[in-house]
Amino acid sequence: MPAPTTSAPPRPAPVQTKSFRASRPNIVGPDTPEDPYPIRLEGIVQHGFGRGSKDLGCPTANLPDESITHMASIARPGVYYGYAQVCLANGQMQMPELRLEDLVVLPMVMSLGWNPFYKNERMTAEIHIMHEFNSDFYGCDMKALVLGYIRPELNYISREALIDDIETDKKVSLSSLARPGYHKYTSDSFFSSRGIETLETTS
Ligand code: ADP
Ligand code: RBF
Ligand code: MG
Repeated sequence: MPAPTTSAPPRPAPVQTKSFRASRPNIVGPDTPEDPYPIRLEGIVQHGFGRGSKDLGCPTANLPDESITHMASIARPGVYYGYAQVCLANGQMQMPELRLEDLVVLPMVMSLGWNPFYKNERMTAEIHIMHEFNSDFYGCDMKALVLGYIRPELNYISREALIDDIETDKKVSLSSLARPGYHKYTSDSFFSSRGIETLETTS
């Protein structure tokens, strides 16, 4: 297995074109996940540059570097769909005001790469969960089950073009996950009821 290249992009990402945008399908991937999916990721949610919410209107929960190593060694930079769960972490310093409905398994879209639009120098894995949370959840544990690939990572000539593609990614993720072959992964043993149990015993 080659060493994962999380410190420098192998080649510049292509720039998004009008024809790419016009040809985007609403459902991607096979009717049931195929090898190498599902890919499991887990880590404590980190602070990034704060651009997801402020610049793009799309908050992304950032995973720590060590959580990405395995996926980066077997998958290319790009956008992926799957499920995620936020859990309260052991010894968490600040307890966010999350509700039970914030701690269940939820659909997500994930960007794995160097974010060429922002010229990042390190690979990141950022997850947007399709759910309105009651509060931020920095410091919480996040589990993600990646079930399929949506598109390559691209560079953009404008922020609006990136926002447009992210909006499409969210729709593509939801319609791809809506297929019967994906539903069983919401109750995968990787996900836990621990967050909910912790909340019940501390409230
Ligand atoms: P950062 O650069 O620190 O990651 P963002 O602007 O991307 O900042 O915001 C990410 C944070 O927003 C997450 O760490 C999480 O605490 C919070 N958040 C709120 N709603 C969501 C959501 N639906 N999906 C992902 N993160 C969310
Ligand atoms: N950044 C890019 O530079 N190119 C992309 O193709 C790209 N796709 C994204 C897709 C999704 C679904 C999300 C949530 C983010 C994407 N971003 C992309 C990352 C964006 O640059 C990142 O969230 C910001 O840098 C804020 O951390
Ligand atoms: Mg983020």
